[in-house]
Amino acid sequence: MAKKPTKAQPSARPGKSSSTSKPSARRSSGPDGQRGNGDEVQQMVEGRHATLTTNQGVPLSDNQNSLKATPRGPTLLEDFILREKITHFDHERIPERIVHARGSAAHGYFQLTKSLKQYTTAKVLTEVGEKTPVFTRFSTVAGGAGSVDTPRDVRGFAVKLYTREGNWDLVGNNIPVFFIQDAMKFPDLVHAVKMEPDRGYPQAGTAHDTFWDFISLTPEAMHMVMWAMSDRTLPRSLRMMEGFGIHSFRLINAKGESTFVKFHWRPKLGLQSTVWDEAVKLQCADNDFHRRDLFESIQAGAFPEWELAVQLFTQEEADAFPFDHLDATKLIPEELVPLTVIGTMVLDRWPDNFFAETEQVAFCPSHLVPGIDFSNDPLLAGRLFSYLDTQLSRLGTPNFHQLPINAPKCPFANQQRDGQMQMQVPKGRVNYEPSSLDPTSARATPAGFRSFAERVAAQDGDDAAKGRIRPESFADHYSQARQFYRSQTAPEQAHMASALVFELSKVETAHVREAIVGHMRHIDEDFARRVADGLGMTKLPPAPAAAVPTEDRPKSPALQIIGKMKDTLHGRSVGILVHDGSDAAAVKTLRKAAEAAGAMVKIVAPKLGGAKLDDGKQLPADGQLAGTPSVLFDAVALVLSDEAGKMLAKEAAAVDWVRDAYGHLKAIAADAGAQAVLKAAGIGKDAGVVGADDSKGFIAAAKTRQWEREKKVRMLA
Ligand code: HDE
Repeated sequence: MAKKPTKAQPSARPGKSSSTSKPSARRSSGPDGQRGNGDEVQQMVEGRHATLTTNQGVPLSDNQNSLKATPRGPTLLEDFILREKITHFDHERIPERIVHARGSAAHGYFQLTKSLKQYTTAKVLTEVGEKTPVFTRFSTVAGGAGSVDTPRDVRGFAVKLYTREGNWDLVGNNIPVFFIQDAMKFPDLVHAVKMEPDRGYPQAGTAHDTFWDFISLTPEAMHMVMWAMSDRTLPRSLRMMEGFGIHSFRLINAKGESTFVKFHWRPKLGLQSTVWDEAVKLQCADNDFHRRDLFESIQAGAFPEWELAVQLFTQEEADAFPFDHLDATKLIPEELVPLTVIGTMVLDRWPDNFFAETEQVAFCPSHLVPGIDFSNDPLLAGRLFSYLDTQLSRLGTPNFHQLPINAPKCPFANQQRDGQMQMQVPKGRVNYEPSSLDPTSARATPAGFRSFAERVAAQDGDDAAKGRIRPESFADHYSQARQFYRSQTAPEQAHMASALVFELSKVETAHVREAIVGHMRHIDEDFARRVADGLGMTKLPPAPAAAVPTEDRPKSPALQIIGKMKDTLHGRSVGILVHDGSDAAAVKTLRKAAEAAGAMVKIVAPKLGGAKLDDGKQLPADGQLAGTPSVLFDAVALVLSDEAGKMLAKEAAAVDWVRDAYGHLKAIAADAGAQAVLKAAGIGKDAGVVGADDSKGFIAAAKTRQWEREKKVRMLA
């Protein structure tokens, strides 16, 4: 069918047609600034320049239509504007991180409150009061960049500190130990945990055969497995997680003396996790639950905060530990070496651009500053190689340090030159060192980085031989796993058993399931029995041979989550369900009490427009009932007229709202009208279910979870 040629539609901003704009008059220049000033260039980068141009600065007259020979004829190869735009688009993605691909990050600062001058020359740890800018990225490990925020997984906790003496990257996790002792095993661990290569699933989870097969053959992983099966892998918020540098590092003082150090980040809001059923439902309710929570809290000015604490110990003290501190599957209990708080990290600014900052940030444990050094942890040694190497593949050039998010905020200069995407334009003849031609060129300084002059003595005298060796001091794989399990509260132990039952129930291979339960027998016979029962095993499988017997170590309450939950509603949220005719005074009182305790309050109603309360006023809703399930809140209240209560008792979204809150052990406040919904959900009274007029009781109950209730709602292993 022949069509009448139509005139191509040029791109036009409201009130401005491209034919009337005068592009050349407003044209900006490149960063070197021969034309245009810095502001104009920045505006152009931000897309705020008045005129659309190509990447070469050529003004566009039409950004909607490609160039065609005739209106319905062939599109022309000549169209350099189309080709540039599509080519750039085709190359927008870079390889995602092989692990920790899904992450969220924020800017902030670290401020030192206690000097470690006696131990280190690192200014970031000696200058009390100084604020060091930071960029902190939290991540899951197994899932891809587009996966969800709430699978059962370890979380990355990586902090880039832009110190005056260079960048220091403290690249840690939210668990203080790791699965393996030697970097040689890392690619296998990651292959085993990621989606299975033939079927391409599961995404972002450990509940599958290859992971547990590998683990069953890796006894050193048992301590970390206990942590991974605990609720540490189900954080309520990134703001409520601890962070750990894991490895021992060294601090070096002005005399060249070394002290070992472990780094801990402790959240100001305390620790809190979700329960498993809640985490599962959160994956449907909000894929970005943690990212959104971090974004919203920063936007609201409720800046997340952590204390930095250190454990300091000498070589002699380390020699007396009943474990080897160089083994990354071991932690140093706080009861053995106490934590000293030395500063605070505050995250107060969301990145301007996700790709440029959160995606392109390149963390490397090898980024250290003078006064800090590595230990001989063999896992750390592998990491020192791996991260730099992976950035070359991910960011494509050794010049990745020039990207704004990676560049030090102190001067940096050397004779490393050229390479892909070189952004700097070095001047002069001298690109080598030493040189005499340019006396102003950069030189080394005595204050520069020095490695600790460790005396490396052959442990077995002259007979020590090079080899692929695992030290005997790394042989105890079960004692700290037992210590961890036995240090937990009863609900936490039950969650661990249930988690393992869930994970192993997804494992198809019987001998793998049996091997894992066998390992558990070395940790705690009762725990192994609970898991075996949960899996329907008729008898306990044999325990594998252990290199050394498991020892009983003193309980360490610091390893709990429940014990570290803070008695506050700061950082938590409360949802209030209303409908037409709700008691306005009751809503107001509950809201006031929750906000006074620090909570963020959201109104939920069957319609987003809100509800007309009994005072005749319309209260707008923050969320529509069906799209705002109670998993998004830490505590809920229902204020409903009799009529609305009866109506909502027949609405699945309302019944699920309260049933889930009950099942997830949350506080519930409900007035007389709401009782019909509670009844439909089969909810009876308990310490956490209070009247809507008891705002004091509600707030007290909302600050914790109703652990006692759990026995009534779920059969835990
Ligand atoms: Fe990583 N790890 N890792 N890891 N890791 C990466 O580096 C690696 C380990 C951790 O937000 C990769 O830039 C090896 C322990 C975090 O960008 C890669 C070994 C701990 C992040 C890599 C380990 C971590 C990574 C992938 C064993 C806790 C995310 C992308 C020898 C102390 C950082 C990247 C971010 C990322 C290698 C073990 C934490 C491939 C070889 C132990 C938080 O280089």
